[in-house]
Amino acid sequence: MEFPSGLRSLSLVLLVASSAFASVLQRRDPVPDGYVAAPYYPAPYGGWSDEWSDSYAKAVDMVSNMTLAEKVNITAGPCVGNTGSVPRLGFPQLCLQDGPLGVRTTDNITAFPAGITTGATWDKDLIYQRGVAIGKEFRGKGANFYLGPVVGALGRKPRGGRNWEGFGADPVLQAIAGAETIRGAQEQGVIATLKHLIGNEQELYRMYNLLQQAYSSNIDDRTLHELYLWPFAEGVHAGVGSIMTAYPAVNGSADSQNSYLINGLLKEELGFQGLVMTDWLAQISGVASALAGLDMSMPGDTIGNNIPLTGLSDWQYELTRSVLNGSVPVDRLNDMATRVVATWYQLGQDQDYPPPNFSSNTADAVGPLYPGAVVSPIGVVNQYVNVQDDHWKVAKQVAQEAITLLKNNGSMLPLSTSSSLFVFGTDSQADPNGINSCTDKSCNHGLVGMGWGSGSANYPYLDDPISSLRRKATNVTYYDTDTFPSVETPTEDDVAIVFINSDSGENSYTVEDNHGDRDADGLAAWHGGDTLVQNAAAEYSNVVVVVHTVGPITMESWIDLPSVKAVLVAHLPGQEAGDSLTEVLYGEVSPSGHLPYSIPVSEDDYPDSVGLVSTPTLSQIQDTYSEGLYIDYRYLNKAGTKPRFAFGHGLSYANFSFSNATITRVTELSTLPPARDPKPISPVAALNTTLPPAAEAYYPVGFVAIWRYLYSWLSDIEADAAYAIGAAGEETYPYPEGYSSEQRTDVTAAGGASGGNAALWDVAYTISVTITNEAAAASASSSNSNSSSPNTNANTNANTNTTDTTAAATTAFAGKAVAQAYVQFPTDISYDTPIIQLRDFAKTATLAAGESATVELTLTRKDVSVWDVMQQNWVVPSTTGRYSVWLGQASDALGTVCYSDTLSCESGVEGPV
Ligand SMILES: *[C@@H]1O[C@H](CO)[C@@H](O)[C@H](O)[C@H]1NC(C)=O
Ligand SMILES: *[C@@H]1O[C@H](CO)[C@@H](O)[C@H](O)[C@H]1NC(C)=O
Ligand SMILES: *[C@@H]1O[C@H](CO)[C@@H](O)[C@H](O)[C@H]1NC(C)=O
Ligand SMILES: *[C@@H]1O[C@H](CO)[C@@H](O)[C@H](O)[C@H]1NC(C)=O
Ligand SMILES: *[C@@H]1O[C@H](CO)[C@@H](O)[C@H](O)[C@H]1NC(C)=O
Ligand SMILES: *[C@@H]1O[C@H](CO)[C@@H](O)[C@H](O)[C@H]1NC(C)=O
Ligand SMILES: CC(=O)N[C@H]1CO[C@H](CO)[C@@H](O)[C@@H]1O
Repeated sequence: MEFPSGLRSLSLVLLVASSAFASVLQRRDPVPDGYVAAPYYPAPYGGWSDEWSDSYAKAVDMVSNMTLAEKVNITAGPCVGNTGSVPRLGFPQLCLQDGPLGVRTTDNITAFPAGITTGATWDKDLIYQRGVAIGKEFRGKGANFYLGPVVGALGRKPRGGRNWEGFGADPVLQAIAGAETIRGAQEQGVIATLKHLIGNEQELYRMYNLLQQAYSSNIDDRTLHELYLWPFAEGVHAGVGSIMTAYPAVNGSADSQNSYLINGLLKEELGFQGLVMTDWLAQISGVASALAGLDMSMPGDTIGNNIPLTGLSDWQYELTRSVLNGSVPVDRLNDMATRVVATWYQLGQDQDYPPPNFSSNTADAVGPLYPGAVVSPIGVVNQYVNVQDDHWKVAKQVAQEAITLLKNNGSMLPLSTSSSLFVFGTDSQADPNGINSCTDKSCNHGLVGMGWGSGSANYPYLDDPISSLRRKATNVTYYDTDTFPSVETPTEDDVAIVFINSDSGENSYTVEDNHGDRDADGLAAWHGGDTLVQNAAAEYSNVVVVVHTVGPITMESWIDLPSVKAVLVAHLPGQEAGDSLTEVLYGEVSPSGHLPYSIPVSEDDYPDSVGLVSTPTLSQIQDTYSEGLYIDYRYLNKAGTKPRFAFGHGLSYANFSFSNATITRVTELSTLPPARDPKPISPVAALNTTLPPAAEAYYPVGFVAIWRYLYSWLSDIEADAAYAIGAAGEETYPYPEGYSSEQRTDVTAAGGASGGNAALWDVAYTISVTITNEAAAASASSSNSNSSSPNTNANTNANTNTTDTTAAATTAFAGKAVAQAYVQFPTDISYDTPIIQLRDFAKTATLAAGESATVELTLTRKDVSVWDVMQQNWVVPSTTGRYSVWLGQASDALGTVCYSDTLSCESGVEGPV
């Protein structure tokens, strides 16, 4: 949301140059056959859902009193990240602020753990609590919109630059974590913004620019529904107020003006009642985007031809003109404005919502009030409101509960505090140049606590691991280097802890040749980290590897070395990186994180289609999702390829068993969901659709405009000219194929409520399972291969080498367990489905040795359905066949199964993969 000032002066020069490139921009390779963004017009009105009816009633009342220029004013921003206001009616400017892990570009906030870390906790309540804390901080700073959470990128490409902003490479993990975050944040009155819709799975070539169109993500209808749209449906179901489109195109049509995505899928099928905004500078047309269902242009400047900050806009005065001359129907503008105002009412922001008290543009107390303008009045822009409260606690808990123990040979962990520690790797310490020394974290110096780009935030402080280790350990020797130094000959008891990392971020920055995506380093550790581990393992007999990473790294060059005894993935911990980790290292807390993606043996284990795409030509790159439903573990399982560590894998110091599983049928399922309710008439239909008089667009008499500030007014001459065209019905806009301005009555059977047909959320089955912390019996039971014993195979690597007498072998550890439920569809159905798919999960409270807890997991109708592209509906492919619901602590450790046909469960069975 900030633009370098150099760019501003460059912009006019480039504007002139840009027309020369116009023809280049038109070039594109054809979208492959079968991938279609079918036109869907017009934009469905909002306001027909019961949950939103009060807000719409108030919004329609307010919008009915707005002039043309006022309605237009609230659909785009005159300054970076704010909408215009309607002072006459008391509707304020709305402040939109990044980012998903904390309030960006300001101070006195909490830098929470990233989305990928949050997903790795597999703890719904904790995810919700993080959302609550984030919501409080945005509200405290006076930001109306929280530009998060992120559920797209979904994590299709292991090298994708922004996967870490989301929750993991699975639609259900994304959906549940996204919905919990939305609930938590929105309960504070903040408008959450679920993003990015859809197909932004790589950073390179994501944007339309002077030379090239953004790539097209070509996604078939079933894959779109079952993977990429799934978390958005769950977010709409959770009541999210706002959705942001992605930069690229889907099936050849840019997301910000893709009528199939916005009108057809989001507003009709998912029944979305809130507002749809662009990603920053993603809007590439005026009329076309309005017709395709876009409600808000952010930040409002044009990139159409193709430069920001020229004071030009595709909307504002241009949208006013487009309505007056008849190109954009008045009812579309009515709906846009009503969606914005209704969302503001829906979140209660008409009641004492604080105005912004910070500036994204400067840390100084006093600065320009309109930073986008060249000449701006000066005033107080930063009040340094401290919104941190005690949110460090939830931040630390997320960081800690995400820590994923991959391997623990010989009960290496937990460490004894008397061990002498030798710590290697710059990643164990905060950036010595300063914790916020690189803009938006666009460097890899020291600990990687978050990726780079607009999804980052400033650290208020950074509790780094080396400081925490020094506080806890009796003797720490730190080698501040990523190149293995010469060391004194270690003793058998010395412990080496090696910190390595892998980083990625937004394409707006290139870091060590990685252009957002990990295009240079791939899935290797940065700065020669793999060699550092190997060298440490050659000297020391006890090596613990700690990985801070944005996503999977491959570990084959060192994972099997005998002295690499333990490996922890600490993901991206945010500000609480130190004690959260060392408490796990020393056994004060058992690790309880689980991988939110698979760690493959080799990147080549995945299909080529999930590699990064590029093209030598200047035409539009086609990124075709030919792997369909088969990403991450879905692909590896189908290919019969064992990963090094499976999706969902994570060990504990405790040893858990599953027992007494039961399955209950709650709703008798029909093949198709029951018919949806008819769609009520929207109150938006009551708004006046007559062409407004030109005078509603005139600048106020005597008004002095600020250069580069965006206004919704036109000069009298321009307004009169546009009105004359509109009044005469002489507009010549080339409407797209399939265009109509009549609200459609042929509503989709798959829709009907927020998120889709309400019956999709009917609970089909509940499954309960008792999880017991097996206490001191841990070591014995995991070597017990008796098939009638409870399922303990998730722990086959833990605590099994009991030859030494560290704490683990003798102490019974408390810990939290995660139950994961994967559905396997009946085998005799006509739809190809992945062998197993995550559908629900639950984390226990801390279980003391010997203690048990029973968790309940649910399967909804949607969970046992497939998207049928011919019927355009969710179909239960077999109502009597056997669905197997596999339970366990990892996707490859599923030793308990329940059957939908016999309503029986078994433990101690061989898993499906
Ligand atoms: C809109 O105008 C009507 C009629 O003048 C008035 O009753 C109502 O209070 C106004 N609503 C708002 C929100 O300004
Ligand atoms: C548009 O918003 C700006 C900024 O809040 C405000 O100054 C201006 O008066 C608004 N225009 C209209 C037509 O209300
Ligand atoms: C700490 O460890 C180093 C390296 O093994 C050793 O030289 C030093 O004596 C130790 N210091 C203490 C206080 O144990
Ligand atoms: C097994 O589960 C059922 C259903 O949840 C419960 O009623 C029963 O008490 C449980 N038995 C044990 C031994 O935990
Ligand atoms: C609708 O708007 C037109 C143009 O502003 C106006 O002439 C007309 O009176 C309005 N109709 C109603 C019912 O308010
Ligand atoms: C036990 O340790 C040995 C030697 O480090 C290793 O080869 C073996 O895989 C370990 N066993 C388990 C079950 O992890
Ligand atoms: C508690 C805290 O972090 N306060 C900071 C708020 O921001 C100002 C300006 O950056 C700092 O000076 C304070 O230390």
